[in-house]
Amino acid sequence: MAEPSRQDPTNAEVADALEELADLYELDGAVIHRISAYRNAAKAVRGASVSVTALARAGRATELAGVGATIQEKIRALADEGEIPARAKLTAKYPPGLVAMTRLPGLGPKRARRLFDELGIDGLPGLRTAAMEGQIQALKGFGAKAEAAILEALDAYEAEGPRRRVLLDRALAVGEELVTAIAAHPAADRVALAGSARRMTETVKDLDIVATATDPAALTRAAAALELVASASTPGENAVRLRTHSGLEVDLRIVEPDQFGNVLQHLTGSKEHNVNLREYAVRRGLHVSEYGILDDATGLTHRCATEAEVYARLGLDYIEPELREGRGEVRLAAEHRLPELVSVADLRGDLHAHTTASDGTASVAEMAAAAAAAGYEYLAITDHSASMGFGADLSASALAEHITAIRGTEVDGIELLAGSEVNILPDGSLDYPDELLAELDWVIASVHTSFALSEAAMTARIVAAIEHPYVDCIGHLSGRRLDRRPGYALDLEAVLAAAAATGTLLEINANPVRRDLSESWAAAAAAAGILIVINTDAHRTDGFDVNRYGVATARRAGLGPAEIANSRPWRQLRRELPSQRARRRVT
Ligand code: DGT
Ligand code: CA
Ligand code: CA
Ligand code: ZN
Repeated sequence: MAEPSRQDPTNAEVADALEELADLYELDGAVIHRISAYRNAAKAVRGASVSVTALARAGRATELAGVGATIQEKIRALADEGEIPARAKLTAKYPPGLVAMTRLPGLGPKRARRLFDELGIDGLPGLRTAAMEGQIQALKGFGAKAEAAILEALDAYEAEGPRRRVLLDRALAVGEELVTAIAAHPAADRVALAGSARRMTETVKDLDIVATATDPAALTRAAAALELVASASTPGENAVRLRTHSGLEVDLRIVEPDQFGNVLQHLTGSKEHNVNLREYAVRRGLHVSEYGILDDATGLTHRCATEAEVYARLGLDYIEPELREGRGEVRLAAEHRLPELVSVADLRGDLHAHTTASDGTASVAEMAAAAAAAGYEYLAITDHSASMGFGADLSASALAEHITAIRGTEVDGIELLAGSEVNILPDGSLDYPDELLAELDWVIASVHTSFALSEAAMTARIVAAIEHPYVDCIGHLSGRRLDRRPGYALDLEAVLAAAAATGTLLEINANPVRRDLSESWAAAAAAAGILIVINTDAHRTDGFDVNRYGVATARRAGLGPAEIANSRPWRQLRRELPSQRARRRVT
């Protein structure tokens, strides 16, 4: 296939340029609001589903939140002259290697600038040498850990290059829009998302779409011409590779209707699952491929119109896409021992949401109404505690008032619970006095500060919170951000042992940037007998929509409704909470 043709800068390229400009301004010591203006604009551009360059040409890019006339001008310059003058000027002002350093994950412009000013490091090779010689750990605010992290980041950068995988929510937003647009074409029949996006992995490299059509060539041509598509390879008879405005690549395959099941199965993968499936089939005298199932005994190839038929023909129970990772699911399917998986419809409540009392954007009543509309029976309001450093954190007295306000709010169809997301301080203590925590229906404890503790100290910190009598649940246990940072150092076994011993729940935070617990940690926690809660951590009324990502992580961990706390009615769940037991002991 030909390479996508060279056209206007894609939204991803515009966003990259704006982000780089933000980094350069930061390197240059510009005021913070100018830096964040460019970062916010980059975010808006990256998320837009139509060409922002085209919008800017029409003077309409300012319709995007965070894009004003100045930034629109810069987008036009990038499209028309191939460069933003401010970026050219700042790039020329600093050594090119220093600019590369600012982009190393975990380093950032501010610290790169210090390494330049204080050690004269002006590029990645110099950075490696300085780190290997131990020069960096001697620098104030860096230390041995930071130095090791820099070496790791350098290794990763050299192994993978700067190309990034896309978070699932962004990939699905584009993928689902594309599937709808392709399905709307008169020549289209069945259209389905395959690949890692269908398996609901945390990140995806590219999208894979399988379709059947009355006129395949007409459909590939039409797909290449969609408004959602920035550029495309030359459309073939039954395949085309598309590139969306966000830079995401899409493989579209058109197949015969009687083969749709085989190809969908093959392209859903994963590669490891397909390998296991083929090995299993060979032992039964069958050969599985994307073209069909060949029977050795008869020499006939059987084509399957549905995926269910593929698995049935092999003598397997149907395997949900989320389980297809080659982790033993084929054997379980053969033995009829696949787990029943939790689904979004099983969730009866959400036990982690914020309001304007901390860093949320909506009131208690608005969040409650939104949760009810999302199908929930109960909602815990869990605003942040006092030491977060936001403008509007809750002091102990403010929380007492907040509890009264939550209990005084009535919204049809939903039960409101007074909760808190209380900060776990570095020494493992909590922000609020026990008497106040005892007032609450539900307490989540989370780490939001001081990530750089040793593994032993971080483990002790979290175990202390787990052992606190009024803590029901630990929020986003690892602290990872898929776009930004790995989790902090933590002894998972020790944490799971403490949670199991105390009956403390662990959260799968559904935010697609977090998905924390990860699927492997969630599986380990459930195996240790720990009850898991799937929370959205909603900060806005539309924040409950992300529950599908938490459910996806639970499904990929093989978890069913019985293992998920919030698939229970609140009356039933509350009897199982550690804080309720502590309260009974006191009274
Ligand atoms: P990614 O990296 O997020 O795009 O992950 P996938 O799983 O979507 O991978 P992709 O797009 O490279 O390929 C789509 C599917 O096609 C993959 O899940 C399984 C199938 N496939 C691709 N390459 C191979 C291969 O070498 N062997 C087998 N058995 N299947 C493959
Ligand atoms: Ca893919
Ligand atoms: Ca692909
Ligand atoms: Zn939260």
